[in-house]
Amino acid sequence: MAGPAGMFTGLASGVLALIVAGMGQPAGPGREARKDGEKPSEKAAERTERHPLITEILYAVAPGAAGDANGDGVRDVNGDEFIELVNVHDAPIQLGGYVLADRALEKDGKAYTSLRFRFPAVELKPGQVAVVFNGHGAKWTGPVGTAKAAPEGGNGKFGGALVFTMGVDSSRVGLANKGDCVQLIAPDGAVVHCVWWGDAEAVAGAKRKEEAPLVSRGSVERETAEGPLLGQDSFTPGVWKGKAGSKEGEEPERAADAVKEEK
Ligand SMILES: [Ca+2]
Ligand SMILES: [Ca+2]
Repeated sequence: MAGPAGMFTGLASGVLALIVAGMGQPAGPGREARKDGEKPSEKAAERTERHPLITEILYAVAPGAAGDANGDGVRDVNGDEFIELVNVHDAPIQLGGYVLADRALEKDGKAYTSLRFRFPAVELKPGQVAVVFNGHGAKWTGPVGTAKAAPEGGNGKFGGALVFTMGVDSSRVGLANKGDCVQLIAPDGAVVHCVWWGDAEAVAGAKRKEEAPLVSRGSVERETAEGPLLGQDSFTPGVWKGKAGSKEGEEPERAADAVKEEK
């Protein structure tokens, strides 16, 4: 069905990831190298819980100055859109290779996404926030990363978060207000989280599917790691006041272990 793996390069590799995810065959624990005494399934379960969490999405940029989410003085209907991620876990996450994409579309029998951002190598520390702007037409203050290079540090204008721009160069490319989705795809190609709204659908095979409310002039944001995404008339790129808490499926004793001081 998929043909030679060599055919899939560039954008198409993401398509392959979608196809694989859609088949319900994400990379499994069976391929992990294991040592005597280790419990592969347990380790795999732990690892799958340690993804960054989508905490806020701005897909409906408000008219006028109220829509200037990146604060550069210009409201851009797509450029000011952003997706915020937080490491709610107790160990660092290597963001490199994670992909943010919008919904999968099809043209001439081929799947594609109009938005697609692949993180460069960078570590997201426990509690740290990353925010990825569409970036069309945007001007920046402070450190801002791209798909090719991590920011040199946190950006004080955005709560000290790691700020990235997708650098979208078309004014027409962005999240659709009427219905779309945001996919978080792990470096192994598995769709670990799919947030959708409106007339879109969740990506088949996504490990976590979550519906966000329809809003028209603000973001959707969660207040806790487990809590629902709530609509609002504002936005807080780079700032998340939520509490990490324990994630579904996390073992309590493991969480307790992590509280031990490292220094
Ligand atoms: Ca702006
Ligand atoms: Ca926020």
